[in-house]
Amino acid sequence: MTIPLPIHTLAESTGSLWLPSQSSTVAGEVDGVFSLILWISMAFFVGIVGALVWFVVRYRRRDGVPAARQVHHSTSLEIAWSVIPFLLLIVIFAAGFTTFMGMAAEPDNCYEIKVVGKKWVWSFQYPNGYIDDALHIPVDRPIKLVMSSDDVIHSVFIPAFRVKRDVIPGRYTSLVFQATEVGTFDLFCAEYCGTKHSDMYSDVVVHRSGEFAAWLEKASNFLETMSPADAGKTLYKRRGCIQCHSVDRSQMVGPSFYQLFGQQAVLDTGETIEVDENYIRESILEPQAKARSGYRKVMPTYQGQLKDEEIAAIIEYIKTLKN
Ligand code: HEC
Ligand SMILES: [Cu+2]
Repeated sequence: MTIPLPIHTLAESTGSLWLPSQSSTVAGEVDGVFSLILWISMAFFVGIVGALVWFVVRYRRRDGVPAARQVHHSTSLEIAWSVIPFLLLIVIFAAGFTTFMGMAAEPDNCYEIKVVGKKWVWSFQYPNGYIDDALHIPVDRPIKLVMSSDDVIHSVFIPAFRVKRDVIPGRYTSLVFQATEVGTFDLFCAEYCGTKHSDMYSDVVVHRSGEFAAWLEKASNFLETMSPADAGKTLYKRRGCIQCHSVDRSQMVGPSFYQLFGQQAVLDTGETIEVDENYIRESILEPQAKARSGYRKVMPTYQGQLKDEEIAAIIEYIKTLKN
């Protein structure tokens, strides 16, 4: 992947070494529950280990002092160590449950974005049909992600927003949140999903209110605003060709695009064909019509998913990889 490592967020965010910035409406409350549980656990840790050490010293074996007598039953002690933890558990449950219910609530005016996870890229589809490899959202507006997976279980995790939810094949899951801070934040896959799981990250770009629509408009018109070769490179990444086709010599599931254009390709019928515009176009729309020998026939068709201009842009990009 060519996405730069998400180091920039370290400098930008107001987070500490302890926790990332609190950049969504629920972040403070989630951290509150976390701190509550942490401090209760700390109090018990100190109390239990302190008592342990004190008993070890106080009741150590000494010459001339008889061993302690076996003690049975102390009603008041037993009631205390049952009732106090019970009450604490109720407090933890109440705090966790109310926070969880708050996060699950779905306001009416959510901006909906479709998310697809596949080994090992994220794609985000906006209401106008535009697909990007980063999640762009407006600040201070509830966002709903409707998510599914093309292969195995993935999980969307945005640490600065304190939200995480599994992305599952054959079923939709959703995640609702509202960003409170403009900036760029990390989005990770939090479910071990194969060899390149650790490459499966992206950015969340939170736009100033009023600027999101302009961004979407401009990004959706990338075919007009970029050179065809650059637009092709963008599509190569965003539309998942990158999963199976390398642009250097390295071997992946499909043939490398490096020096592909103009090459003599051997088909599984034994025929040889020159890789030109028509062959590439056909390979994208009907991948199995002329299949390369030595590869598994796993390329999905992009019929109805890529417009003619987009296919032309991809061809221009492949041409630039000739040398
Ligand atoms: C799931 C893996 C996969 C994805 C995703 C994929 N391809 Fe392929 N592609 C293959 C395989 C495997 C072949 C070789 C077998 C065949 O021709 O069907 C191939 C063949 C091709 C060929 C013919 C190359 C040759 O040397 O004969 C082109 C061109 C191509 N793909 C373009 C694309 C483009 C453009 C995209 C993205 C829009 C894409 N592929 C997405 C797996 C994939
Ligand atoms: Cu994953």
